[in-house]
Formats: sequence, C-alpha cells, structure tokens
Amino acid sequence: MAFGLLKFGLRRTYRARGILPPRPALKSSYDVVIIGAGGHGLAAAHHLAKDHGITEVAVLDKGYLAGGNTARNTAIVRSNYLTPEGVRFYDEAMQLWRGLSHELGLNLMLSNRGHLTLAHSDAALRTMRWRAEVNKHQGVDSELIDPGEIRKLCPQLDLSDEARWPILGALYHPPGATARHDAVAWGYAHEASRRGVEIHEHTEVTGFRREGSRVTAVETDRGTIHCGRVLQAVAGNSTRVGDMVGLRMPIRTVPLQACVSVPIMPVIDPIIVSGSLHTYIWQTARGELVMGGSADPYPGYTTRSTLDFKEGLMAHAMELFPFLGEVRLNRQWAGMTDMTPDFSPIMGKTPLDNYYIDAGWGTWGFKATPVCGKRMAETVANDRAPEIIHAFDMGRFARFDQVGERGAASVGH
Ligand code: PYC
Repeated sequence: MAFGLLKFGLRRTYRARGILPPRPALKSSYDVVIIGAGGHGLAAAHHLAKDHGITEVAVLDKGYLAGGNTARNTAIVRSNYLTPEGVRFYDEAMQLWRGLSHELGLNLMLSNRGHLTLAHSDAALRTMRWRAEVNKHQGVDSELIDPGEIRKLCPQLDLSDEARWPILGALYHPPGATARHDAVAWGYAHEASRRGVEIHEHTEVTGFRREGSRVTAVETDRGTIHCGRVLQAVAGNSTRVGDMVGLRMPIRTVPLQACVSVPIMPVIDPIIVSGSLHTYIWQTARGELVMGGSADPYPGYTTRSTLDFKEGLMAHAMELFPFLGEVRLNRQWAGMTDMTPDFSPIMGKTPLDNYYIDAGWGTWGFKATPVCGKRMAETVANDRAPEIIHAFDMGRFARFDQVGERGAASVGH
C-alpha cells in the first residue's frame, strides 16, 4: 500500500496544481505596486491584469498569502445594508460572487443559505423595516418577517415569550451566503500570477520615497522598488502604512474575535445574527458552528483570543440556542478591524497623485472582495474612481458627508 502510494505520488501523470509559481526575484521597478496580498489586493491584481492588461504588477505582503483578515473572517456575504450607496455596492459584490468560482476556476463553495437579523425591540424592528425598504428600493431581496416565519426557517431558535430578549421579528435576506475564504485568495492569486503578476510574500514595506505629492518608490526589507502607481490594501494596518506615506485617516483599529465549535449534526440552516445580543452564528458543511460577536472594547493590534470574549459570546448565544450549552468549542481566533466614524470603507484616490487607498473595512471586508478588487483596479488603471465608489472617498469626512452604516452591522462595536 505505502509503496503503491509512493509510486502514485512520484508519477508525473497527476501533478498537483500549485497555486503560485516560485517566488521571482524582486525587480527594481513595476508599473503598479499593491501593498497587501489579502483578498482585496489579490482581486485588484487579477482585475488589473485581466480587465486592463496591466501585468507589470508586484503584490507585496509582510506575511504570507491571505494570512491577515482574509483567513480570519467568518466568510459571510450579504448585501442587506442600510444606505442606498452601501446596498448598491454590496449588491454588485453579490452578483460577482455568484460567478466567481467559474471566473477563478476554483470551487469557492458559495453556499446560499439565507440571512436573518433578529429584532428584540421595537427600535430594532424599526431599523429592520427601514433596511428592508432601502434594500427593496435598490432591487435587493430583503423583507421583515414575524416569529412564525422565523420558526419555519430556523426551528432551533428559542422563540418563546419567556426568553430574556424575546424575538419580535427579523430582517430576512434570502441571498445571504457563505464562501470558502482561503480559496478566494488562492483563486485570485493563481489567476493574477498566471497573467504575469508577481506575488512577493514575506516582503515588508518599510517606507516610501516621495517627490512632492508623487510616490516614486516603495522601500521594502528586500530593497527599493520604483513604482508608477501604488495601491494600499492592508486591512488592520491601514493607519500604520498610511502614516509611512504621509496619509492620515480617521481609522481606529480594533480586534475582532470569533470561534468555531466541534462538528455536530446539521441543526442550523440560515445565518443567524442578533445585533442586540452581540451574537452571530452559522453552521459549516462539516458541521462546525462558526460564531462571533462584538469587537473588543479597546483599540489594538493584537490577534490574541480572550476568555472574556468567549464567556460573553456564549452567554448570549445560549439565550438564542439553549442547546449550545452541550456543545464544545474547538478554536478561537482574532483579526484586526479598521473602523471609520461612519462604518463605511475608504476607497479611491488620495491627495497623493499616484497612491490609491482601499481601507476602513471594519467588519465587512470579506464580502466586498470581488467588487472592491474590480473597482479599485479600474480606479488605478484610469486614475479615476468609478461612480459606484464615489460616496466612499476619503474627502467625505472633511465634507461632513458620511455614509452611516452602523445600523447594518452584524457585530456590535
Ligand atoms: O457583517 O455579516 C457581517 C459580519 C459577520 C461577521 C463580521 N461581519
């Protein structure tokens, strides 16, 4: 048996497809340097090459491919936001998600399971109704449903009147889905590098050279790279890299924790969110329950897990699903979220001539990956932001023209 396996492994007939070619030598100049080899940076690289024919591109990352928030998020995709600008943007993301496995030639296991945001108070019901109306107005499928309909979708929820926070209704968003987050990064990386983009892991940006408002070179721990244009896509480190180039952004970085249970029988079909109870939960195809809640109450760059988070989350999760008292946890982890004052991202051009920004994603960077990649590539290629991201420009804070999305959050901040 062992010999047979070895023979099979050494045979060239079934060679495993590597995601990336071996790392090339770092060149002294590129047309575009992308800082950050997470989902967004890789998606932008893919679209620069595929849609705009720009392939002299280096994607740099101080760590390994998708080792930041791309691998740490909880893989939920949805478009049931609160503002027309947000709904339109995430709806384009949902359209792209639907064709993405095909586009990248990799099964991203997009699983359309529906998304329920529970309301436990009249004020929450009002917000859900508001969201449903904005969603419908933008052509997005969302509606307010009552406890009877919630029971049909998720009979395991405690819908009794005796619950400490009885469930009064929910915003139901049938397109809500999950996707395999690591595969998203691998797919984009493979497609981008197949077209000539270079991906340089373990290459840390240490500074920039500027001539006036133009960035002429990116300094790294592997040498200086002269650049035509630079795109920054470093979720969780946006202000640190921004400071190096001289860009100040109204961003506060906060750890966000999550955890996963041991696999159990299939019990929960939709994604369940309770903003008031700071809890969300869904079940993977393997049977694990993926759970999360509030961002940590203090800013910081740590990705350590805390007992405090686990205790708080579990107390609330058991109010929704009392059977969780019998379920063991398997793993707990954290990512870093860049919060803006209005809970919307910052995308587009910057006061620097050739430096573009993709930042401030808070708790929803993963779901925006395909649309952000496509639209940021367009911005970099044309030196002009497309209409769909105009509302998210950096200048909105100075104009007092914010895009308030706090009411659409699944996790408390
Ligand atoms: O916005 O759906 C969401 C979400 C879940 C976890 C973090 N963000």
